[in-house]
Amino acid sequence: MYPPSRKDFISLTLSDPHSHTYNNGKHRRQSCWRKWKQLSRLQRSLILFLLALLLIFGLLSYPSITEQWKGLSDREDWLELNDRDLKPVPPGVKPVLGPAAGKTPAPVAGPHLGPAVVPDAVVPDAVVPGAVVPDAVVPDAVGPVAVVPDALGPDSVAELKGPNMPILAKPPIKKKPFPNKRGPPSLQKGGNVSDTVGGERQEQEVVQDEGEEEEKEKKIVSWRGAMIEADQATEPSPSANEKEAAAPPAPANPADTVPLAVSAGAVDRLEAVRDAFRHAWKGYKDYAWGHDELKPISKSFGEWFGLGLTLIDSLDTMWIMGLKEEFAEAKDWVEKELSFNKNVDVNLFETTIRVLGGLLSTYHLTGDHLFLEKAKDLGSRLMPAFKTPSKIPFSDVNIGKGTAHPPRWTSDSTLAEVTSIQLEFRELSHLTQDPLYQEVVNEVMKLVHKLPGKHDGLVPMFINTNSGQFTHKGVFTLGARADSYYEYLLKQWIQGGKTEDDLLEDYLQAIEGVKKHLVRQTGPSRLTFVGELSHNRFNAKMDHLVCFLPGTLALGAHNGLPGDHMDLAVQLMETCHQMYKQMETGLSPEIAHFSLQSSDGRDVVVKPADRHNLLRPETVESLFYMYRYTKDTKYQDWGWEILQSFNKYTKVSDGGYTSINNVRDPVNPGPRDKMESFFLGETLKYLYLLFSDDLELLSLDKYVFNTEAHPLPIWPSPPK
Ligand code: DMJ
Repeated sequence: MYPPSRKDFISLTLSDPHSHTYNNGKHRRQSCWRKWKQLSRLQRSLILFLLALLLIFGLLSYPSITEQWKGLSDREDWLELNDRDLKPVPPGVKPVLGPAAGKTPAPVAGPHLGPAVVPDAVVPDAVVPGAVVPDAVVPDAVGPVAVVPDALGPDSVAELKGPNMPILAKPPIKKKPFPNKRGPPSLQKGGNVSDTVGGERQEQEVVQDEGEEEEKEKKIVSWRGAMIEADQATEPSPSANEKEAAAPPAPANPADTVPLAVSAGAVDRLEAVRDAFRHAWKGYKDYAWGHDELKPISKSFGEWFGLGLTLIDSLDTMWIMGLKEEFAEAKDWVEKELSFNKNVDVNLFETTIRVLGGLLSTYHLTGDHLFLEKAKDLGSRLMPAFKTPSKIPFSDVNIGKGTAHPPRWTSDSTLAEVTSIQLEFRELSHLTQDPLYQEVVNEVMKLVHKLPGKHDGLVPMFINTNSGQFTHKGVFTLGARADSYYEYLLKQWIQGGKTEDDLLEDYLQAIEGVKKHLVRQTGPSRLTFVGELSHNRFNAKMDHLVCFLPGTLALGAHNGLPGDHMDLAVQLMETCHQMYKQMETGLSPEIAHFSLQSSDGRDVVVKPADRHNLLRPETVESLFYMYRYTKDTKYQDWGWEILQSFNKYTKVSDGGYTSINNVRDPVNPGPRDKMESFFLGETLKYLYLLFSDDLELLSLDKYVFNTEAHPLPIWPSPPK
C-alpha cells in the first residue's frame, strides 16, 4: 500500500527485449540455454559464484530469520492478546507496528486490530506518543484514530454484487495444522491439549476437511442471505424445540432449584433467545468444539488459553435456559477432557471470571461436585499469581508449572484485573473452607483501599506489582482497565452480606467522583453520559463497557444506597440505548463520542476505529437490572430490538455469530470472524433473564452476578 521511498534492490535484466514473443516453454528453455552458452567463462563463473554465495548466506541466516518470524508471531500473540478489554499497554516502542506513525502498519495484527495514533496528552507513560498501535490496545482515553484496515483483509471483505447486494467472499483457506475437531467429545480424543507453551500464546486455527473445503470454495456465502435467515429466526419459532421448553434439568441440590420463566407475554422472546443460543452453540460445536472461541466465518477456532473458554462460559447459560442436551454434552467434555494440568500461561483475570466463575456458578445451579472439583483444581493453580513483593498479583500464571509473571513489557498489573477476581476467590474459600483464597484477594482490596493517588474515589488504571503503587496516574475512566473495579466494590459488599464497610465506603465515594468529574450531558438532546478525565482534561468519550454502570447503580439503589443513584441509572440507560438506536445497524459501536455543543447535529459521534461491535453484553446486562427493579417494559423492548439486530447483522448462516467491523454500515457490516465466549456466557444469558418475568429466576436478592454474568450466592448475613 505504501511503496518504499527508495528501491532496496538492483534489478539485472538478462532477457532479450523480444523475448516476450516466446510463449512456448521449450523455446524459452532453449533460449536461456543459448544465452548461457553465449556468456564468457568469466561471466558464467561469476554468476555461479554469486549464486553459491547467495545459497550460503541463505543457509547461514535461516536461524535468525526463523527467530524474526518467531518474534513476529510473538508480536501477533501480543496483539491478539491485547484485543481484549483489559490488557496492559506495553512501554516504549513495543506497540509501533508500521513504518511510520499514522500509516497503515505491516499486516501483522490479528484480524481485529486496526492501528491508531496515540495523542500525547492522553497516553500512559508506557506508550510513545504518536506511535501506531492497534486500536484494541489503545487506552480508552486515546482519541483520534488513523486507519482501520478491513478486519478480514482485502481477500475476504464483502464486495458488492448487484444492487446493494453484499456478498461475503470465501474465507481464506488456511493451513490445516490439526485434524478438525467436530461434534461431541467422543470424537475429540486428545483434542483439547493446548499448544500454548512457555507463556507464548499460539493461536490455532483449523478449517474443515478438504472435501468440505472444496465445497465451501464453490459456495459463496451471502451476507444478505444470513440476514434473511436471521430475520426469520427472530420471529417466534413455532417449531422451537418444545421438548426443551419445559423446566430445566432438576438440580442435584433441590435447594438450588431454578424455575424457568414461562409467563405468557415473555415466552416468545425467551424462545427467540434460546434459538439464538442454539445457533451460536451449533457453530461452536461444529467447528470449535473444546476450543476457546469460534471463528464462524472461516469455520475454525481460535485458542487463547486452550481451556474450552466458550464451553465453560456457556454452562450455566444452558442450565438456566433448560437446554438439557447441550448441557449434558458440555458436561461430558468437562468430565473427560478438561484438564488444567498443562503448560500454559493464562491471564489471571480472564481465567478467573470466565472459567473459575463459570465452574462455581454451574456447581451452585446443579449441585454437581464435578464442577466444584474442577474449580478447586483451577483455583489452586492460579494462586502463584499472588506471590509478588507487593501482594498485588501478576497478570499471568502458568497453571502447569506453578509460575507467574507480569506481561513482558511491564511490571504493572491492570487495576480492574486485580480487583475483579474477588467474588470468585472468596466464594472458593467459602466452599472449600480454605481461607487462603479469600485472604489473598482481600489483601488486594485492603491495599487499594488505603492507596494514595485516587481522585475522589476514582482510581488510575494500573498498579505496580513491585511497589504496590498506582502508576500512570491522572487518567480516570469507567471503561476498560478500570470498569469492574467499581462493579466489584458493590458486589463484594453485597456478596458478604453488606458487612464490609470499606468496600461500601469506596463504592459510594467513587460514585460521587463519577458524578463530580465524569458525568456530563450532550448538547443536542441532553443525553447523560460518563466521559473520561485525562490529566484534568475532560474527554467526552464513553466505551460501551461503561454501560455496565446503569445496572450496577440500580443494584446498589435496590440494596439501600441513595436514590439518586437510580436516577443516574435511568439516564445512563437511555444513553446506552441511544448508542444502539442511533446506529444504522441498531448495534452500538465499541466507543461513542458525545457532542457537547447544542449546535452539533448529533449526540453520538463514532470515530472510524471505534465502529466495531464485539457482541458485548453490558447494555443488555443493565437492561436486565433496570427491568427487574422498575418493571418498565420499555427495557424489555429495547433488549428485543438489540437481539433482532444481532440476528440481522451478526448471525452467520452455518452457525455462530460474529463480531463486526462497522455498526454504521448495514449493507456491509464487515464480519470479523470471531464469536467471543461472553456472547453465550453473558449477552444471551442477560437477554434471557431480561425477557423472563419470573423474579425468582436467579433472584437478585439471592445471587450476585460476577462480571462475566456467572451467578454466585449471596452469603447469609452473620448474626449481629
Ligand atoms: C467480559 O469479559 C466481562 O464482562 C468483563 O468485565 C468486561 N469485558 C467482557 C465483556 O464485554
